[in-house]
Amino acid sequence: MLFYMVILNLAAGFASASSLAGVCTTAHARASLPHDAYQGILIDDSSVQANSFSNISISDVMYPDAVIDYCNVTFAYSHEGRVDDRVLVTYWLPAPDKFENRFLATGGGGLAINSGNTSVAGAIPYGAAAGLTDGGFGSFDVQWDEVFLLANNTVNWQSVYMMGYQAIHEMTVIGKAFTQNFYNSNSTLYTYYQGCSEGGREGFSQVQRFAETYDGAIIGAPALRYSFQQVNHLHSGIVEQTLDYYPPSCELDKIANATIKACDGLDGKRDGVVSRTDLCALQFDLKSIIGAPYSCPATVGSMMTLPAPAQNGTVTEKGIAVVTEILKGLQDSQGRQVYVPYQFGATFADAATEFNNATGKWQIPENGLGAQSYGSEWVERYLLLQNSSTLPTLKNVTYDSIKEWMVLGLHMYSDSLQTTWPDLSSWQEAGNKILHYHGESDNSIPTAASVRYRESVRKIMYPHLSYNASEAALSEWYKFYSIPGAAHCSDNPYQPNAAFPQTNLKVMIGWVEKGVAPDTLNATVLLGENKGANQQICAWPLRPFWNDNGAVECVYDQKSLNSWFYDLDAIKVPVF
Ligand SMILES: *[C@@H]1O[C@H](CO)[C@@H](O)[C@H](O)[C@H]1NC(C)=O
Ligand SMILES: *[C@@H]1O[C@H](CO)[C@@H](O)[C@H](O)[C@H]1NC(C)=O
Ligand SMILES: *[C@@H]1O[C@H](CO)[C@@H](O)[C@H](O)[C@H]1NC(C)=O
Ligand SMILES: *[C@@H]1O[C@H](CO)[C@@H](O)[C@H](O)[C@H]1NC(C)=O
Ligand SMILES: *[C@@H]1O[C@H](CO)[C@@H](O)[C@H](O)[C@H]1NC(C)=O
Ligand SMILES: *[C@@H]1O[C@H](CO)[C@@H](O)[C@H](O)[C@H]1NC(C)=O
Ligand SMILES: *[C@@H]1O[C@H](CO)[C@@H](O)[C@H](O)[C@H]1NC(C)=O
Ligand SMILES: *[C@@H]1O[C@H](CO)[C@@H](O)[C@H](O)[C@H]1NC(C)=O
Ligand SMILES: *[C@@H]1O[C@H](CO)[C@@H](O)[C@H](O)[C@H]1NC(C)=O
Ligand SMILES: *[C@@H]1O[C@H](CO)[C@@H](O)[C@H](O)[C@H]1NC(C)=O
Ligand SMILES: *[C@@H]1O[C@H](CO)[C@@H](O)[C@H](O)[C@H]1NC(C)=O
Ligand SMILES: *[C@@H]1O[C@H](CO)[C@@H](O)[C@H](O)[C@H]1NC(C)=O
Ligand SMILES: [Ca+2]
Repeated sequence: MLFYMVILNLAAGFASASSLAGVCTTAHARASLPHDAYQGILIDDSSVQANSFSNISISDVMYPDAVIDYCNVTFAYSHEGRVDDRVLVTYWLPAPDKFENRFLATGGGGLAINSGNTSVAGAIPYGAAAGLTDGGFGSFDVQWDEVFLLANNTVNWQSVYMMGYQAIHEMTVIGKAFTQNFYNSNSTLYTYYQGCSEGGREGFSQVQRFAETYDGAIIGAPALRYSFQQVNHLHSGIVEQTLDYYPPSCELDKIANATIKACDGLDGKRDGVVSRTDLCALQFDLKSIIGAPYSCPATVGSMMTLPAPAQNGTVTEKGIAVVTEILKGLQDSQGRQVYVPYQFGATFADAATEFNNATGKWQIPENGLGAQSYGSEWVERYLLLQNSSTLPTLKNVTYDSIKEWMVLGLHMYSDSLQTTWPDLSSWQEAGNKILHYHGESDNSIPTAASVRYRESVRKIMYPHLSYNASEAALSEWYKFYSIPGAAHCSDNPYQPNAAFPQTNLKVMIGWVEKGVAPDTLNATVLLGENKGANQQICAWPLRPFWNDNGAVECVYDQKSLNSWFYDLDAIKVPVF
């Protein structure tokens, strides 16, 4: 009897050495710590925690649904010579027999430096270990604005550089070495980055500085050109204030819907998706909407939307004047262009108004509500260095003050947050790839902001080539796709038949490891009646157009392309 038990235990022990539970132990994780991976970093042996999870269902727009098993390892490190310094990192690791020599670095969104469990989960189905960091902010769910000031007017610069680029790099370098130790592997570890919005900016922060660390970066709707991007959230509200008209929420919604309806067919296909916002901007007369009736039931409001009473009315001349001004992008009091606008067909998130029960009037939302609050907090806390998340008033703010704040941010954060360094020679020379995408109906970060950065890279890196020749050279390693109908890092209920590029990691792996270049980007319809359908997205600078046979063609259209480029003549220094 005893004899048999020993045999059974031996067998069980042997099997578990390569099973998830067998390696997902604190002892094995501690033995795998890479103490020499990063100069000046001291890993705390006693901080290691490891827990295995099985049969976990994951679902997100960024990857196809899957069921995964993984090991979550968390530990802490500090920087030599710095006091009160403790950075937490988490790595998710697939079972040893599922590991395919890949590592995925991930970032955050908004003022968060990580995305909790959502981004790392997408790595596991591809046999990749994945990492995230808390930036040293205190714990994984502490947002950067909670630690940015040490007191009024005293910046915690360490937090700025950690958020700016340093923390993700440390997490990645340590994570790569840890992963190799964990699987006792010395095979090539392909290393990727994937993130959207602030996570997209963090991706470019790595691309611009750390070519040797990565093989490919998947970057969505990046919040780069940070000093412009954040203040830009104030622009729409200040248009309303300047024109002294605050459109009711239902009127704004109606204008967006009517624009989508009117411009849908310009791309050759009536599917409720404005795939050619450029043709919409060139051909659609917003004034044609004046007088259109609207009706909305009362809404209670949520995290994303403000409460509103029931509304009936017709689109007004003033409402169209406001929207027309918003869609020009910020111009200063002398009519010079300061920044790029959103595209026609995007909803007007920054312009959202709030109904004031006491006055019976619509107004710019108060108390830090609404999308304009990102701009308000940026100015109050990060530029004026006050420990508060809202400006005390917007009443004296003008187009010129928004411009001045954009320039001030450029002065203060050009080496940390701006993230527009346009010379990517090191990345290119290392043979690394960039897959950059942006929803064409993004209402939070203008699609044209991404187009502008890529154009800066093209001009800086290929100054002596013709447009077509430089585009061809750039597209060898840096591809950009504007995703028709997509909203900010997500699918879009206003254009449900649009496809979203959900398989980007698979596409990038194919490009880096097998040399399969994504001449069009694989995408999937995630909403509506065609849910599950596959579509291919044209690579910039080509634009989609559906021919008479109902097939999409990727066409070159100079007039449309020109509509995406802006001469920011209000700013005297180059804005990449
Ligand atoms: C995995 O989870 C699903 C649904 O949560 C459940 O039906 C199934 O029995 C589980 N399988 C195992 C092996 O635990
Ligand atoms: C991620 O965390 C959320 C909130 O705690 C939880 O509901 C979800 O099940 C978790 N997902 C995974 C894949 O662990
Ligand atoms: C991983 O485990 C740590 C420690 O138990 C926990 O704090 C953290 O929330 C987990 N992270 C994820 C993304 O699952
Ligand atoms: C910061 O300034 C505000 C007023 O501007 C004041 O209420 C607050 O106490 C100050 N906080 C600190 C930490 O000085
Ligand atoms: C900033 O204000 C918050 C309350 O709004 C407070 O909890 C925090 O301690 C303050 N931080 C500093 C550095 O003054
Ligand atoms: C990797 O490890 C194997 C044995 O485990 C060894 O034969 C080989 O030389 C190693 N390769 C490198 C590049 O270190
Ligand atoms: C606009 O379209 C959305 C999505 O189809 C719909 O939910 C909403 O009711 C519409 N609003 C108006 C004012 O037409
Ligand atoms: C304003 O009135 C609406 C009903 O019209 C109500 O739902 C809402 O709670 C009120 N809001 C405030 C801030 O009082
Ligand atoms: C708006 O009009 C609809 C009918 O079109 C009506 O049922 C509703 O009561 C009206 N609501 C308001 C607030 O006038
Ligand atoms: C607006 O007024 C406040 C209070 O008077 C002042 O502190 C602030 O500097 C003004 N802002 C601008 C942009 O003029
Ligand atoms: C650039 O290439 C496009 C096709 O991709 C072509 O239509 C266009 O004429 C070319 N422009 C020049 C200046 O050669
Ligand atoms: C492309 O997307 C479809 C779903 O739309 C998916 O089944 C397929 O695996 C993807 N192909 C690649 C190369 O990612
Ligand atoms: Ca269409």
